Amino acid sequence: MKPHLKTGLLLALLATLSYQNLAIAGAKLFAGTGAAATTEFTNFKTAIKSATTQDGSLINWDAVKLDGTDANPNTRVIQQGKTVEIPIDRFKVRGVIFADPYTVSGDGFAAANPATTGQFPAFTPSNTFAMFDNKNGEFKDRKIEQSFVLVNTTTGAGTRGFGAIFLDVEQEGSSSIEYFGRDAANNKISLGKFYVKPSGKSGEPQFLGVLFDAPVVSDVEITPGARALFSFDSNSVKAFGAENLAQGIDLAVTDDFIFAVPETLKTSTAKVSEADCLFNWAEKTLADYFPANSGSTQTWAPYRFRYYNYSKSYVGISYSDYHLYYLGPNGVIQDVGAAADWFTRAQCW
Ligand SMILES: [Ca+2]
Ligand SMILES: [Ca+2]
Ligand SMILES: [Ca+2]
Repeated sequence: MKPHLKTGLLLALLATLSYQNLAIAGAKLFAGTGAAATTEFTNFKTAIKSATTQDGSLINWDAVKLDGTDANPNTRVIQQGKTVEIPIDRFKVRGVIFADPYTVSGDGFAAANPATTGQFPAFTPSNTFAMFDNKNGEFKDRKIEQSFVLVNTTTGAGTRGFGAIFLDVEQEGSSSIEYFGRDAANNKISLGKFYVKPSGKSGEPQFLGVLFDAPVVSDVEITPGARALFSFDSNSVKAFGAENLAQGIDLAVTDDFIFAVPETLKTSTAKVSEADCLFNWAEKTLADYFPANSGSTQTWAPYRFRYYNYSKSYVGISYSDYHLYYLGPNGVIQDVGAAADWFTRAQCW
């Protein structure tokens, strides 16, 4: 069979298959940049309400006082009136406990890192949220980790979905949310890591949220940007400096968090990454084209892909636009649709 005929047949086959599993949806991705960030944020809120029949929990950081009078006595002023460190239980009232103290800023982190002034316009004025490094002069700490609890308790719980507004994500792979659940033995397992789609323009908001079909999310790990904006070792603040996109240093922060009110956690089964799950499914469903175990998943930014020597073809997910691509022996790359739809069809969420 000629390669291009094979490609045509495969695409026809993929198109036929695409409608078989539509009824089964384990999870749904909501993502948008710029004006679409607001739309997707609203859509996610609506989806939470319709899935749980109650409004989601919202944290917009705006009520956190920056002058030392914040309600929780453990909130510590880093820069008077500008930057504070909030304790891990500051938002227990909404059903979250942080892994570490993090930081709220009222001036877009301009006082904490002057070289980023104007980079992070608040989605909801005026406070925004980020991590900082507590080692003097180090900026390695990139993660905001939080666990869900029953509101106003320290009892572990699960949410059906979590989403966050990011500010100024401009590069592939710089920012992400990874969702974790628990298996029957209470081991922490990844339910999938999702990268924030970047904007081509500085200072824009992005939204990323995933809504699952049950309260399976016990924890989330949010990575805004490539570095912490500043370090604070209890004595002095040291600024990281400006972002440098040419060198792959994309700085970002977060604003509004929205999530379904935590309830009793439902355990889930361990999952491979959504990319591996999808490729495994393709190998099972289209074994003639993608013989199983013929190659491992590889990364070539922005793609995660597998190569099949047998059919001289590649199947890959682009984390730039979240589409699935097929590259056959004729060298023509073909877009075969939104990866989110394929994850759903392959029951990878
Ligand atoms: Ca805000
Ligand atoms: Ca920027
Ligand atoms: Ca940036």
